[in-house]
Amino acid sequence: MQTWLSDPVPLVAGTPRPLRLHDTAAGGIRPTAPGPTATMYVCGITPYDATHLGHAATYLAFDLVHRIWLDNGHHVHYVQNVTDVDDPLLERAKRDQDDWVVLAMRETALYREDMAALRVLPPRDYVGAVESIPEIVEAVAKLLAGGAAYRADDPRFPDIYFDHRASGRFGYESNYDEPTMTRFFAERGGDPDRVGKRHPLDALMWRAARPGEPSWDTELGPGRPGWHVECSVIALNRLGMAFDLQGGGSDLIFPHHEFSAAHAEALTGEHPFARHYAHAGMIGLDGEKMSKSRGNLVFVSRLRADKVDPMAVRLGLLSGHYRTDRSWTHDVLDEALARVQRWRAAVGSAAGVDAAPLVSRLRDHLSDDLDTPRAIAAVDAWADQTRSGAGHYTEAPAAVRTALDALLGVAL
Ligand code: 5CA
Ligand code: ZN
Repeated sequence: MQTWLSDPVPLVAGTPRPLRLHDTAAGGIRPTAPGPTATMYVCGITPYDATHLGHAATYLAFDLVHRIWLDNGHHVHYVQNVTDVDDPLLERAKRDQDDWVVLAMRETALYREDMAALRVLPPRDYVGAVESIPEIVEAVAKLLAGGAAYRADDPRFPDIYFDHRASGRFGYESNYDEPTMTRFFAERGGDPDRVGKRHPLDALMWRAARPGEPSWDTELGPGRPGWHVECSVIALNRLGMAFDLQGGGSDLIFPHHEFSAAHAEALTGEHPFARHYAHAGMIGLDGEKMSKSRGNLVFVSRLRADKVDPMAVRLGLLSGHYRTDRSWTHDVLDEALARVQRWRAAVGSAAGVDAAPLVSRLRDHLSDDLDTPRAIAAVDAWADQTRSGAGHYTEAPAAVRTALDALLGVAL
């Protein structure tokens, strides 16, 4: 699929810091250790509605990972999917008497614009589920032949399921116990009560055609792909096993990332799928989780339409730590708008406080599990001192502007 455009990322003077990042599988902060090309897969949108601030916050967190790796001199091979055929998309299209293909195209186009406005660096490969069906079919057929996948005992709808024990390591990514897995499986798209499965936790890989649903004629029979196998195969076929980072929001820890890993590991006989599993916290609105069912969504596109400075949206979302569940409020936005003004004034000054110590602090904080609150506080201090006329370094404002652009993605 087509991605979006971005400004080139400028080089920053001084010494970069290697990134340390929380890893859900390890349960703690660990160094990332990419080779010359760092590899990252982040789960993309299901395009049945516009991008809200929760989605945006998650993509901003991984955009910082991208930027820190670039700062460290790595090339970054970033892959993201679009879940452009799945139940929620089909349900929304039906509800609105819309064509599901056109709905997905429209929302994906809006997402690209939103990401470009927020200055999120684009993935190298932006891949839809529909265009990946041949790859997915090949993988499912192989798992079926090898016994890791099986047909549901249902002659009318012979769906294909993954035996969750097939990789021998199920549970290592989330570290959840069985009751927690069972609860999240039911809440997040699983079908524990489906008759004909061997085990309630087994996940759908191929859904046999149902009347009125889109389906593809393949060697597996007419049908469409399940969700987890989509990300598993798209990542595996572009990044290989043991890629550097699998990312998404914390709602994807289980079952989605557990199964994506288990599928790929059963398929290849190798471990691990990803070397790091990183998850961003959930964004809410005024204290409640932002969700479609509650209807309390703030869309990036709505803010853009209201002429809210995208750099303030970016800074507002980054003002909290990426791993904490947090709320978007009027105060968060007002504070970010005021901050952008102060920073803009400071980098527009004729002279300022020395840039090198600030850039060093920025790198320290960002490389420490993306500690944006402390990074932002360091810039605040520099901006306040510079605006008070304390500094006499004539190159400092431009140097800080460059560092904020490259490392925080904030263009002033
Ligand atoms: N297409 C699948 C992933 S393969 C999906 O979860 N799509 S989504 O549109 O529902 O979410 C897109 C991304 O935003 C996912 O990484 C998800 O974890 C994240 N996300 C969803 N809601 C929130 C929220 N309230 N706060 C933070 N991140 C969120
Ligand atoms: Zn995914």
